[in-house]
Amino acid sequence: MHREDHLRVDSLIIGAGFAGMYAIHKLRKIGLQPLAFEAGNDVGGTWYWNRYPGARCDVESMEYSYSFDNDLQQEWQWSERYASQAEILRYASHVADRFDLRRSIRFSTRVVAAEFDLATDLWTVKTDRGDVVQARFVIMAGGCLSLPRMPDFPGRDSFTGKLYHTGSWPHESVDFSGLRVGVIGTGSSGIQVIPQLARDAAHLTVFQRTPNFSLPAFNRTSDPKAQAWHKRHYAQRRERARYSAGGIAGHPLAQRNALDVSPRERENEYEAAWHRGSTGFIRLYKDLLVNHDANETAAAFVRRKIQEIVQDPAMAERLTPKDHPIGTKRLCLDTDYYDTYNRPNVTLVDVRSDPIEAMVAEGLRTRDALHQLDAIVFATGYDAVTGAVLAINFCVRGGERLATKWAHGPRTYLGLMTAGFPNLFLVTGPGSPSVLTNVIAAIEQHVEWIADCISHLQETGVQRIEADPAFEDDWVAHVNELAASMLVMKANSWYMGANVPGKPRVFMPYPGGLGTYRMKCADVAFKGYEGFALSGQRTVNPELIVSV
Ligand code: N01
Repeated sequence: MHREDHLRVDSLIIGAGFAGMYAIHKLRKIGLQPLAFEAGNDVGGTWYWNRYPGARCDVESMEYSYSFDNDLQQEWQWSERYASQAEILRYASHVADRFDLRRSIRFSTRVVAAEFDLATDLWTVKTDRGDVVQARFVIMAGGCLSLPRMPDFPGRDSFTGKLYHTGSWPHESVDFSGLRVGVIGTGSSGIQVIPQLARDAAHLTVFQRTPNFSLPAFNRTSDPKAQAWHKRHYAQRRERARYSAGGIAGHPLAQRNALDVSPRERENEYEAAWHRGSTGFIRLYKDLLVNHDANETAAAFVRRKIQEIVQDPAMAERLTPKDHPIGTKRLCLDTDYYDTYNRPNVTLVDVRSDPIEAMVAEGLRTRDALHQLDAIVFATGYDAVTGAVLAINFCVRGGERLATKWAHGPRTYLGLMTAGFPNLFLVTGPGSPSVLTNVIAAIEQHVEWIADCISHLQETGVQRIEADPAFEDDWVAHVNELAASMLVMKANSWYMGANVPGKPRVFMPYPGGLGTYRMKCADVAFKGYEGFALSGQRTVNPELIVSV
């Protein structure tokens, strides 16, 4: 007998990170009794797994937090401008306690398959622990950056030292003192972990494929007066964030084009923005992400900064990004990143000119050298946005598999549903703003829309909802058109799936901004869920539900 054999629930949530946690709370509010499966043994999602030294958020704490409950946002005190992983995890745990979420979650349980039966309008969900659960609605809340990616270098198993991935870090602290450590990857995770490891290790070798643009975070302890001010103005700040492009009230509302101001004025603005320490840098001017010449003014400014900070000109040159416009890969925020390369115990290997050939017992062999290492840290990112969804075998009984449908790239309507897979909602799915925004703001918008939708179905006695393929086609075309009009297509980024060999090159998130997207979703709901087919009047109360 399986653990949960033949359990039937009204709603099943996959994942108990920030999306899954809020989904539990919100679905309870509309009278459902959701059950969530979570692979980790506690809540927190990305902040549960990413425990590497230096991990912290690049959205300010006052904004990277839930807005749905005023008491919660008033009572929680953030200790730093940019919260550390440990603090965000404490916050997640506090939220779980405060709203009694854990009683709805089965931890250490990974969903492996889900099959929809058109005859009963029920999903059957299976886990790696043998659970088989039927659910009317499935809410995929498994995160956009949750499936770590390890490049398959020849000889990986022959390395005799320790291997780590930033996205799946051990829970106990790791001591790198006295060790020769290698880090592969210079994305947001690499840029955060490298300065920390350089301080601890005897020697650090960084294996860089693509130099990235990074700005100093100027992180600091929270100013109590500023925090109190923020809390007094939370109502307005949150509302502004909700209708902003990036889900962040503190980002500038660009009024002018970079190319319409004088070089001197622009330089002064960039200098001031550099010292503010925020990814809002890329939103200073309206044309920065759409016009190559405008973008180049910002890129050139940051390149000059790199050359100023890094003392060795050859090293500075190798660290200077030239192959993509600034902001078309995720702009990084760091603490002492470029300065780290002034340390005598740090070596930078450019793996484009000197490629990694194999892992060997003693370390990593590149074409030109053997790098002897005691530990290797993979900061090599994720199979992003679609990875966690396709890791589950979603299918319709006797019909299509989602993996087949998405073989040439994900297709969704509004990033919320994918045609042919009824009653499956995606939180921050491909085709929604998700990773281009403050993701908690994006999560709240999605979860609230989904809860309102399910509430509507319950009230009207409808038991099946699915996206209309024609509306899905239009949405996919719209997202592609928007992306094509922007510079984002000019980078080999994970937004495009470019970091995973063989993954279709499709710009996955919706780049039109959270505010615009929110209004579109609201309009669709207002028009009676335009573009969705609602069918299957309920004859029996579906809630033959056991309490969970
Ligand atoms: O992953 P990445 P990440 N050989 O994919 C390199 C969020 N995040 O974990 O650029 C050699 O960005 C790869 O090189 P290239 C944030 O949204 C947020 O750093 O593909 N190198 C790249 O340098 C972020 O964007 C925060 O040429 C290889 C690196 O590995 C997202 O998560 C903190 C390689 C991977 O960079 C992902 O960030 C951390 C190979 N075979 C993460 N394969 C904050 O909030 C890959 N690379 C601050």
